[in-house]
Amino acid sequence: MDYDLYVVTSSELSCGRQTLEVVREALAGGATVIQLREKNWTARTMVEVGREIRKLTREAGAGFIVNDRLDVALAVEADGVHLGQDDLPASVARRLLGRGRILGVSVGSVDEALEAQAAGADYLGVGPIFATGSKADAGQPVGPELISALKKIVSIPLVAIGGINRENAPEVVAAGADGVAVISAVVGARDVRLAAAELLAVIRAAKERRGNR
Ligand code: TZP
Ligand code: MG
Repeated sequence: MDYDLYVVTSSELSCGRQTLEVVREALAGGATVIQLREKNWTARTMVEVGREIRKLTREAGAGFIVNDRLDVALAVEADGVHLGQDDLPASVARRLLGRGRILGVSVGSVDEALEAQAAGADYLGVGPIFATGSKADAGQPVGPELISALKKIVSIPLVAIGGINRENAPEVVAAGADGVAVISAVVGARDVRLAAAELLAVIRAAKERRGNR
């Protein structure tokens, strides 16, 4: 999976636009992964919209991950599920998912990262890197420093999240992030497509400068 620009949905932060419309625009701008993350939706709505996102991401050649709900991820044939520290334990999710689907786990420390990797995570969501208003219980920012530290000790891809935008994305990539995940920088942008395209260009340019690491 190409984690370069990992766009996470939030209908609350989409300025009144429908999640599906925002997803369509983000993909048009080049988002490489879409995560359906809607904390206040019913399972029914997650499945209905998830099926549509599955079609759109397939057409675009992008990945599709469902947040929190392993059942919904399976139901809509997403590529995988993303779980936090209070969700199903990674080892349990791994067993239920089988080897064929991707398991992402949120971590905010070296210990959590090592545990998630050992439990069978395919990638780590690392953050919050910077302060963010998009997640009330995000905790204290860990900084790009945690990315550089983890780069040395874990072997699975690291996706940085939390307060990342066009201006600060280069330092996160320079620290070793394999991808950048954002909510507000894309779904809250006036022009979602343009915001995605610009952020992707910044990320890829920073990867070029970093070389093939
Ligand atoms: N997990 C850690 S920070 C965060 C999540 C879901 C919110 C990221 O949103 P934004 O708007 O990109 O800071
Ligand atoms: Mg969760």
